[in-house]
Amino acid sequence: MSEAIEGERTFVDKFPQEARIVRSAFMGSFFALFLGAIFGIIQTLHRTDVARIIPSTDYYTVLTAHGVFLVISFTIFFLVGLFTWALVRSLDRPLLNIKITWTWYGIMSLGMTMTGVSILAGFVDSLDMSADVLYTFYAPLQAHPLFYTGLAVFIVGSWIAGADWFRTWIAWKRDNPDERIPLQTFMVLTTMAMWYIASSAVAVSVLAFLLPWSLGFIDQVNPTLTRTLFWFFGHPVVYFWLMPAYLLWYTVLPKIAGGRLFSDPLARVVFVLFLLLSTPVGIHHQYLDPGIAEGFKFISMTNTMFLLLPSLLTAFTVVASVEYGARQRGGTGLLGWLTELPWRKPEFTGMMLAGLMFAAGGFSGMVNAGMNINYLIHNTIWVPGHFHLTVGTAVALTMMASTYWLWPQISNKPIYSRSIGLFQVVLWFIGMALMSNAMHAQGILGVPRRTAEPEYAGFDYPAGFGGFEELNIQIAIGGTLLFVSTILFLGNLILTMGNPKVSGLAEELPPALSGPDDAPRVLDNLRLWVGIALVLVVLAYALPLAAIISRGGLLGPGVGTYPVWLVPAFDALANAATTLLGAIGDVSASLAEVVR
Ligand code: HAS
Ligand code: CU1
Repeated sequence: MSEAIEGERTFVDKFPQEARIVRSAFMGSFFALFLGAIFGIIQTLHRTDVARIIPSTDYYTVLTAHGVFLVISFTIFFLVGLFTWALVRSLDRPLLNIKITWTWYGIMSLGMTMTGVSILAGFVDSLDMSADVLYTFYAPLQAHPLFYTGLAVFIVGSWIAGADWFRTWIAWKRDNPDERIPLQTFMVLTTMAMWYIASSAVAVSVLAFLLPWSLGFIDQVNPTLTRTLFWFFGHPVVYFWLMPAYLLWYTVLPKIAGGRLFSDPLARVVFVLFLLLSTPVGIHHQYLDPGIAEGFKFISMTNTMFLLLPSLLTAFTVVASVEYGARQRGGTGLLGWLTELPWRKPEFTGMMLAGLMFAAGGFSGMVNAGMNINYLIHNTIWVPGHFHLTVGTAVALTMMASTYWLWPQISNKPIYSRSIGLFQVVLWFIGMALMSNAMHAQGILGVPRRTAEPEYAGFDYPAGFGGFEELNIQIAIGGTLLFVSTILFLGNLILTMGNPKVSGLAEELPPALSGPDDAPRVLDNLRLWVGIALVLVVLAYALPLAAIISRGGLLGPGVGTYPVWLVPAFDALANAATTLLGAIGDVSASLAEVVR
């Protein structure tokens, strides 16, 4: 079985061309991490009033750069590298045409460079270009057209990457018609299917509204519509960041712990659930938006609560797999097995601490998701506290920690210093524990997010221990530790690149305890799951979108419906949409048949 065979050869020995792509993707990712970290430390010290090296008028340029470089470039470039590794490794065959692979890598890099330049230009007053729109870039904030064009190019690149992986899998399937999809490939394909569905909405928002608006072709947009299209994409994108971490927790972490994945079928169920449920929940970011009926918000909340299930299943499966490893190593007792784990390995400790923090981040997510308690924390710094535990730790720390394991596999170079690596991941954990806990606490005090000046005239936050000032100190210390940790990570990696190549680094990934043959075959029916996912999206979004457009117009109130020259285009679109909806209806009917 291809999953088990890795032999004595590392990934780079077997697939040197693909390994180059993976290394390039990781380098792009880590360059973005470096930039993001610099803007991170500037803004933490500014906001907490510890050190102000920029004028407050530049705060939003810094905040946009921090957000975009970290949650778009760092995470997604890591993802494309990791997915290339995982797919090629688990199918045990090279990509079909490496030129196509370099093409999408080039397109993604070009797109991100355009977007990055448009943001950084905001620092240069003499340039008539800026994009201080934050990473959520919704109207009425407006960016230079280069920002939106870059994003569109980047997303198209990611679509081609997905097509590259799907093609390779289809070729494999032709040669292995009776085999189950290898688990890592299954994870890559389901995640990409989710990405195609989710990113379609942001593509419409950018290409049909925001870009024409920034180019001056249309005078205004309907802000509720573009916000809703953004969050249609904006919730599932968080699982696009998370799935690489889950892939590593499921398939690599158990091995490092000395064990095996507990259940392959359960892992497949989890990824299918993410494909189905990630998208029809985005309105949980809009509980406080006017113009969306409470009933639609309630449906979104209910869907979100269902979406907790795959993560709770993950908590169980991953911990069970690690425990199995510890018991194999002689661990006993209710909790005594924990002492038998390889805590000295940075890749292990980093991923475990990331998981531990995700448990906390998951709980703050449950608070966010409740319509009534969301009113308490929405737009406060509680929300950045939440996402620094999820994307900022569960994802970012897993990506860094796993690099200590992956990099030797893709380069044949041993890590320069594993002890610095261990120190680095623990430092991240401590820094984040301070920073995110204090952010949550400040949020409950009502401290707003996204502002350089969080204090109001004539209003005093509570003083003393647990008060505004003291929590600010915790945030500043935590943020500084995170910055130091990032620099240690990057420095260690750069020194690793200078190491000579050696042999004998190959690691194999053992098969799961309960393997794919225990999973019902229907789990591998990607068409079925994509079909159901689309139906759920239509159910969740058709009515809210129709209501938003009929109330506010496609381009906002008071503009007629749209400029005259666009009428034929929209008519054609409306016809196409009617045909599409008809087709979806037919598909759902046949799906209902299949399921029955
Ligand atoms: Fe979230 C806002 C709800 C997960 C990211 N979220 C955000 C924003 C970001 C973000 C970036 O409902 C801000 C957007 C903005 O700028 O406005 N979120 C949730 C819910 C979940 C959730 C219900 N979020 C994530 C993940 C993210 C992420 C994952 C990034 C990767 N979030 C919300 C809501 C808002 C929101 C509202 C809007 C707030 C507002 O008002 O603006 C769930 O998916 C969470 C489920 C997770 C769990 C935890 C399971 C535990 C596990 C740990 C296993 C342990 C291990 C190790 C492996 C139930 C899997 C054990 C170790 C040992 C030592 C034993
Ligand atoms: Cu969300």
